[in-house]
Amino acid sequence: MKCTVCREPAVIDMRRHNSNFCATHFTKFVRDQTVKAIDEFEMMTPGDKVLVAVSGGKDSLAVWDILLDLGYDASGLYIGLGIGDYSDNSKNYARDYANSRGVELIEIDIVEEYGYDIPDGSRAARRAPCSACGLSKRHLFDQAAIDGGFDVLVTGHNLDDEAAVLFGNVLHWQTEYLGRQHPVLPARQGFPRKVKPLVRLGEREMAAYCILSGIDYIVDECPMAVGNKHIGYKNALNEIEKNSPGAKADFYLGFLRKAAEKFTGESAEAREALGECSQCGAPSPSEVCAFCRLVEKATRQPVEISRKKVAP
Ligand code: Q46
Ligand code: ZN
Ligand code: ZN
Repeated sequence: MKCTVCREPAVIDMRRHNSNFCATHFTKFVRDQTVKAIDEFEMMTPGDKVLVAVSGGKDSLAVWDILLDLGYDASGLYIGLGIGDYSDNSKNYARDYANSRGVELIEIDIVEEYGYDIPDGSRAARRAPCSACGLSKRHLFDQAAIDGGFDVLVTGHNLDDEAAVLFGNVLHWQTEYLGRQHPVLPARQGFPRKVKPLVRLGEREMAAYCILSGIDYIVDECPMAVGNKHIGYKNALNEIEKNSPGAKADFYLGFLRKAAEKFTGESAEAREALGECSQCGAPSPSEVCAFCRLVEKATRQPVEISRKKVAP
C-alpha cells in the first residue's frame, strides 16, 4: 500500500476518500480537513481567543493540537466529573498534554466546587448519568468561556459523533434538536460561540492522528457510557459504512448542505423564550436554570455520605 501523494509506504487507508497516506501526508490531510471545516462554516479566525473543552480523550486533545499547530491562541478547559478512576486518569492526560505544549489548562472540579459527582448526583437528581453530565458540562463550558473572555468554545465532536446524534434525532424526529445540529452555534447573550472543527473527520482518523503525533490519550471509554443509545447508533452507522464507504459523511454533511436550514425556525422559536436564571444569571426558560436545579437536587445529601454508596 503506497501513499497516494508521495508513493512512499502508506500507514493508513481512507476508503471514503479512495486514498492511502504516509504519516506526513495523513497529518496534512487531517489538518486540511480541519481548516476546510473552519473556513466552510466560518467557525473562527486566527486572531480569536479560543477555549477547547478537553476530556483527555483523542478527539479533544487532537483538535487542541491541530489548532495550536495552526497558530491559534488556544487554552484548554478540563472538567473533573468525579467518575472514579476514569476522571483521575483523564485529568492526567489533559495535564500532560498541556505541559508538553506549555499551554494553559483551566480546571473545574464539580465535586470540590459544587459538591456532587456524576454517579451520585445523577441518582439523587433522578436523571440518567449522561443527561446530568451533559447538562453540567454544557453549563460549565459556557460559563468558563464567557467569564474568561474567550471568543469561541471548541469541542472535539467528530463526524461519527455528529452522524450518530443526527441518526438519533431523525429516528425520533426531534425537530428542535435538528435545528440546532450545526457545527457552529453563534454567540448570543450568555452563550459563547460554539464550534466543532472535526466534523469532517471520523473516530478512526482521530485515533490515528494522536498515535502518529505522539499524543497520549485516555483509551478507556467512560464507564457510564455502557449501554447508552448513542453507542448503539454509532455501531449501526459503522455497519452501514463497512459496505458503503462514505455513507456516514454523506448522511451528516448532506444534512448540513440540504436539510439543516429547514429546521432552524423551530430552535429559534425555542431560544426566544429564554430569560435569566435567578440564581446564576445563565440563560434559562424557567426562573431557575436546569443546572442550578440539578445542583440543588444532587447535593441534597452530603457528598461524603452519598459517595460511600457508589458501586465500584
Ligand atoms: S463523560 Fe459524561 Fe460522557 Fe461519561 S457520563 Fe456520559 S456524558 S459517557 S461524553
Ligand atoms: Zn506521502
Ligand atoms: Zn442557574
